[in-house]
Amino acid sequence: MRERLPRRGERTAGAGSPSPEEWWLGLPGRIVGSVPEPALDLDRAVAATRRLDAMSVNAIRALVMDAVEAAGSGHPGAPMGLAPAALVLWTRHLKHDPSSPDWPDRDRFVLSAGHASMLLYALLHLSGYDLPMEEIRRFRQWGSRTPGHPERGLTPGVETTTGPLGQGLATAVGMAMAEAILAARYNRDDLVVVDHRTWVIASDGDLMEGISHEAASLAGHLRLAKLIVCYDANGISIDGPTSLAFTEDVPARFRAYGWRVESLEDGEDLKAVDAALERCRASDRPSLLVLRTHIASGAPTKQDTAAAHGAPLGAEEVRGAKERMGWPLEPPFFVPEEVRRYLRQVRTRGARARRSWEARFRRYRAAYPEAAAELRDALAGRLPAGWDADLPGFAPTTAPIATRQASARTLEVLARRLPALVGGSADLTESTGTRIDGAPFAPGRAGRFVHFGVREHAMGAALNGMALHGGLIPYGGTFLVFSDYMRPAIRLAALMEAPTIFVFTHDSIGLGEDGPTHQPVEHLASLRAIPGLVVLRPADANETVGAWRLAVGRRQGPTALVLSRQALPVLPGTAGAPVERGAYVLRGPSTPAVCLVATGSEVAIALEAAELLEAEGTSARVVSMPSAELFEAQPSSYRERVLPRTLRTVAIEAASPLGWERYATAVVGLDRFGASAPGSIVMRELGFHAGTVAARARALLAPRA
Ligand SMILES: Cc1ncc(C[n+]2csc(CCOP(=O)(O)OP(=O)(O)O)c2C)c(N)n1
Ligand SMILES: [Mg+2]
Repeated sequence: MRERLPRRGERTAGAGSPSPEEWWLGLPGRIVGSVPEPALDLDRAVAATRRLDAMSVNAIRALVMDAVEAAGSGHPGAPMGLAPAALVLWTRHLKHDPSSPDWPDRDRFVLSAGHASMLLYALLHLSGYDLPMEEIRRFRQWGSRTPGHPERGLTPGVETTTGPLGQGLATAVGMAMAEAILAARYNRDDLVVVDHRTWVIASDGDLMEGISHEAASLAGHLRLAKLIVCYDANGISIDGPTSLAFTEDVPARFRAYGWRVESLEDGEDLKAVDAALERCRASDRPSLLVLRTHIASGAPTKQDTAAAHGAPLGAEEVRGAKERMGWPLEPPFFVPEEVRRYLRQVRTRGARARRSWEARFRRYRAAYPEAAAELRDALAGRLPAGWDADLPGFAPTTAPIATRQASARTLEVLARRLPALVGGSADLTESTGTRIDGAPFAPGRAGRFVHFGVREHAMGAALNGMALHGGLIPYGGTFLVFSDYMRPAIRLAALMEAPTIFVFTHDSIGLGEDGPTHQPVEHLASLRAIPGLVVLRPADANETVGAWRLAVGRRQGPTALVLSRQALPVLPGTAGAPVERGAYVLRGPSTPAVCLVATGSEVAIALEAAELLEAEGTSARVVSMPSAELFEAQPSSYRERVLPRTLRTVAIEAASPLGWERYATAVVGLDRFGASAPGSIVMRELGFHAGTVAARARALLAPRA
């Protein structure tokens, strides 16, 4: 079985096309015309399977063409070239149970080339996931579960949102890391309960993107043997042939990363793909399987052309392709009952695999009750009782401490109670305070600290992959200014509501001597603009503890912790402060003349300014606002109590003033880059001191001329 399907120019179909009723009789002669009627039962069974595989490939191709035609937009090319390999993967190799898409020990499948979404939807539909034909018919329409690019949380069986090229591959690296970490921690010699693979389909574009270079390098270094990437080397991207811009030796590149690489001259040969995937599964390193395929395989004039990448093929072309396949032209969205029955076996086999894992897990629970309970809770995202019991508190008499240091102390305490907490940094471990004690994660070793290397983008996506995989609470650190290097991953975390914790230190011009290249200015505003991301910029050590408590306790959606390099005083009134409300009154009478609202290191400046004003007889309120997003989520009565609309308000933040117009009539902010000098000097020179703030308040209160 699993023979190569007819290629362009090999006319297997006769003139015209069979009706749905006569179709199954007509097909065998068309697809396997040269195969003589088998004499033995076994041969007959093999021939039948071969025919069913061919029919299934055609069914996928036809569904893809019809859905894109009906939507009037979409990407038919890649799914058509990939249909044979994807079919083999989904029916013979991927361990999955369509009736239980969240079963923890399932293999993860990532379509990194998210534009090929119809391939995934066709596979999900045909193998029995809860994605009815109605949804395929509504491809790319309002309210459907078949959006233009796959979205996690919307469609059962979609493991991660893809579309921004390269992200899927790097997210998959994180999934494979999560598997390896959990396997090393929980498997026992006699009972293996974490044992699954991560499969990726990546395109030319995926491998051109910088993030794939970072991620593949990291995966090779970590020897993630259960990561298998099928590369759709169709040689075409949007502008034309990839030779226009992409001529490196991809196999050599991956070999240099330490991957096992294999290339198939005919990536649409089902039998060859099957055998190659088998070899990938046996590899002790990550695998790249290069599949030479044809974009829009089988389309009479558009095969192997960029025209087939991202637009409907058109009625004529679809007709021609279906005729070649020996497929009925009408009705569209036709799936033969035989194909349905054949692919339903995926469910049967998947359910068997799941049940056998469940039985194994029951034995594990009997033999290792504590480990089993820990793993089960971690996979369910449940936090152990008392996880935040020993969090530190800081008295105002404590010596000033940088919030990055308070964060490191908090992390250390949390790590003791939370085995699921796993993370690292992009080569800034000490500066960002992101170390967890113990040996770092390495091949075959159950470490919980990861050296991501100088690879912020891959780190961001890999953290997302760990969060999506389940069983871990991932965090990763770098400087706030380099959040730009991982912004696409942060955005996707927010879009997917993945509970990733991003630790960003060196949060303002206050970092000093490293200068404007390292001093973030626009980053807070730009992170706050990402819907669903909670940005927390604590004012001192106590708020930092509260910020961590929130980040860990929040099991849906990402959090960015924004922390200072420089030491900050522990402020009176922050112990047990309601960080979860986003903003609160730190000091001042109930009916003040003026309000000063600030975040992070500028809260201390606001307090000093309030004292200056009070000495002059002007009563001032100080509001600390560690998180605008959390504040916005409060009832309006609370918001009005903290920041009454009628109260003249000055905002102070050593960053772009963008956004503060919501809360303040005047802003002490930054609309320029910083400078290289000691941090306290830069702060003062650029206006971040009590004197400027008090002056702005006075100006607000002065009667208008
Ligand atoms: C980061 C990013 N940049 C650009 C795009 C737009 N885009 C979608 S597919 C594609 C490239 C298409 O080439 P390939 O990946 O080989 O896919 P194929 O044409 O073979 O389907 C581009 C540039 C994108 N989705 N993500
Ligand atoms: Mg391509």
